[in-house]
Amino acid sequence: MPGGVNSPVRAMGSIGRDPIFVERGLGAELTDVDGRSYVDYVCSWGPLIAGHAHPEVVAAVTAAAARGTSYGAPTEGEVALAEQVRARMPSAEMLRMTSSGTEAAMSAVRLARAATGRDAVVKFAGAYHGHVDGLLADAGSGLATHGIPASPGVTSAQAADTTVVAWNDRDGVDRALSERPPAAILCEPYPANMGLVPPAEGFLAFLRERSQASGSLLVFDEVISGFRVARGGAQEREGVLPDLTILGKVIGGGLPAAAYAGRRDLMELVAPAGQVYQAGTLSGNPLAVAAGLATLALLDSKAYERLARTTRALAEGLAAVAREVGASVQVPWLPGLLTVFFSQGPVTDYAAARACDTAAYGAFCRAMLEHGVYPPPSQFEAWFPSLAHGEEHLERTLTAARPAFGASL
Ligand code: HOZ
Repeated sequence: MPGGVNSPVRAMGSIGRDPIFVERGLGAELTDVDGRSYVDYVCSWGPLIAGHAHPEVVAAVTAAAARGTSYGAPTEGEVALAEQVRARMPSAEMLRMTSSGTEAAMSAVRLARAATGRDAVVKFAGAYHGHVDGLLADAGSGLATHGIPASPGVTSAQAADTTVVAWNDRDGVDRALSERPPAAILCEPYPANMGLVPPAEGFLAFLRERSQASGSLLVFDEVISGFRVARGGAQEREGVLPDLTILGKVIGGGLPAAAYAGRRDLMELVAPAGQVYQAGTLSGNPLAVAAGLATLALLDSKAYERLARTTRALAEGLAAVAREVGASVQVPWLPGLLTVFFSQGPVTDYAAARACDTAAYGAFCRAMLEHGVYPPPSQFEAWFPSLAHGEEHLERTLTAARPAFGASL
């Protein structure tokens, strides 16, 4: 396996060590093949909002598997999941399932191009929308972690159709829109692949207004924020409705499921209702649908309140320990996700995220792992506390954070 892993963010070269090979996970904890256990804040990079092996998710998947693992034909479960999404996300009038967020992002862009008759797409520096050819320029996640500015293998035509703008840069957006009106403005409403960099006040509403004025679609990539930061994702929390939404992670409850959703008139362009082609043998897979439904069923308002409380206590606790130890960090957080940036000042865009002391993060992260806590092994990824993280896990985390911040100095 290239780099020893099946996805680059799992390698730990950027923090100066080998990856951890996992034996099993339960609740908020992981156990590695050497029998060491960790409080896990990666949680499969976001899907496991209920923690590892939640009994109701396991029961749903087990029951589904006993009825057959895949049919290549529609099921009632897919309808139930689509209805759940529609009930939670007001902008999602119709939806099409895929197996990964990458597929969903690729398909949403194709749909936006078909609907507008335009080729260009505006994306933001440090955002990550899966490994779609045209969206790899200046991308976050593993590309940021491994210092890859744009992947070889992307054609110049694909690269030329992408305009990259700095996050929170209103003038940059206006310039990009007037130079070449795009099919879509594509953003993570809560960017979490350069670390968590929330939008400046009013920025999402500005994007909504400008996309409408320029005849382009507003596409929210809510793969990370969807069903995590609130019942209806970032769009509900911010009161800004996109034309299309890309979903992944929580919607599959830890199994491979993703989707794109949005306005009925747009979604009806997708084949076989329309002619925009997109397909998948395992799309809407019954095991993934069962896991997604079981996970969403756990997410009532109490669950979101609890997740927000846990995240806040973790973020404020980490910031307080860092202060006591003398480490300069910023810990932005939203319900269910946070980042520890080694920076003197707030981080508002990718340039600021890249200017942080990533060597200090590496030392901190290595020490956390030695003390039994598993943060994302890259500053350019978010931490994902779950509903399974309780006070005892927080205590263990903050106890480990003291020597770990010390190691970063
Ligand atoms: N999209 C995930 C975090 N940014 C990572 C999934 C992966 O690359 O393995």
